[in-house]
Amino acid sequence: MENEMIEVIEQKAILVGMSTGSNKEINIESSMKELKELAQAAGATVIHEMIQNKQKVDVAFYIGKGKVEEIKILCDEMDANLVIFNDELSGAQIRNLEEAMDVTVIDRTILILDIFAHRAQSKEGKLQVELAQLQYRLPRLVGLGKSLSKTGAGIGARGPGEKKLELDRRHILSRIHDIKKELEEVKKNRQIQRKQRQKNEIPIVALVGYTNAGKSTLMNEFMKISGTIEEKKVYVKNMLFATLDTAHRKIALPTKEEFILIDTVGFVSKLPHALVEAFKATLEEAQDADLLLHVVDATNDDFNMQLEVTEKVLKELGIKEKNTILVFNKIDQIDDKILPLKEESIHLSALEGIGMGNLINLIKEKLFIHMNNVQMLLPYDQGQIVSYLCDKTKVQQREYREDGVYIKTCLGSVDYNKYKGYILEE
Ligand SMILES: Nc1nc2c(ncn2[C@@H]2O[C@H](COP(=O)(O)OP(=O)(O)OP(=O)(O)O)[C@@H](O)[C@H]2O)c(=O)[nH]1
Ligand SMILES: [Mg+2]
Repeated sequence: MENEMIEVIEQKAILVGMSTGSNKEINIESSMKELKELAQAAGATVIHEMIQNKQKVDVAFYIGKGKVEEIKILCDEMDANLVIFNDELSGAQIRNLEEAMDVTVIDRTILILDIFAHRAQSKEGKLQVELAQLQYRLPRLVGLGKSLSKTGAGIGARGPGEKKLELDRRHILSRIHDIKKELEEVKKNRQIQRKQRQKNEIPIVALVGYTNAGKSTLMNEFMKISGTIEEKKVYVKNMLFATLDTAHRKIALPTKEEFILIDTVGFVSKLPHALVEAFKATLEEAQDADLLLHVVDATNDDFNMQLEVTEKVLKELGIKEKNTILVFNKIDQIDDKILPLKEESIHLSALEGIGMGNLINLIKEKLFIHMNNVQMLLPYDQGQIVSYLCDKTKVQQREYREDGVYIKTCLGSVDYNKYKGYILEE
């Protein structure tokens, strides 16, 4: 009952952050600003924020006892019914805080998982989020109170008994097992589609980057250039995690070259580990990509941090050193002279369509321009590659030799990497 009630009544939230001085990587103020945006994306109204400076976190309450008292009074005064912590809490901390303050307590991870749970559209997306939620819940069963446990520990109520806990645990484990099996099936289907795309020999370009950077807007701009019908447009919103499911569209450039463009879910700092795991599958598609467009919101004061977070997550996902173009977006809002000048970077506005020509030229250079003069020897059982090369590249010489077909041609960088194994040393 309690859970249902919480959904209906307005969520007035107080945000709590902790600065331990040890985490220099992320500035606490910007991290709190982001937490506020996350809370809003989840539908809560933020009425107050506070930061505690403390050397060490408290094992029982995360923050100091005095702060707990302070927040309790604030909640009463301001009529707040939700307290959101900027870091992951243990099950015991959540229980202790809820008991002491008599409001629902959640952490950044629960908040992010909640947004994903509400927005996921595809069957796979939904399954992945549920899996991440269960994996988060399992080690915290003892502690979880109002926010997550099915029983909902009321004021003064004790936690669920041992037997109930064991039942919950078993239930969760068996659900995790079922979801993993279902995801395996989905994965098989996706692999068939991936193979199909690879067979098509159309290069794949994936949009990656921090949430709200403008990936989906850029996808739509490419479709506009490509003359794709309006209905194919993807969802764009000034909100964190607008895109949760990947989308594929075929793009044809004015000069006729074609590629598949993939829009992906955005990243955020302190992305819950369970979610990184869950989205490995979705982002597998980016692994196939011949080229990544890493989109950065150049108007954001923290774009350097966002850029680093994205690179770190890509690394965790096993998307290794890929051919990447760094796209500094939203330059209609800033003076782009302040941006770092990097070799493989483009400044543009996806919304206004400014700078698209430069991006297209760089994509063409990376994907289509034939740059490498090569001599190749293809075994006779690789006839399909021979026909591909004859069709799509400028073959200068072809000989049928004893040990295979000798071909002298020019290869673009994608083909060059793909067929490296058949290239003869000079
Ligand atoms: N001013 C300006 N706003 C832009 C530009 N590109 C995107 N936006 C805005 O930025 C917001 C986020 O855009 P999206 O395309 O949804 O961003 P995204 O990277 O797909 O975000 P997620 O799907 O949440 O990861 C929207 O309000 C866009 O209108 C741009 O070039 N200039
Ligand atoms: Mg998007």
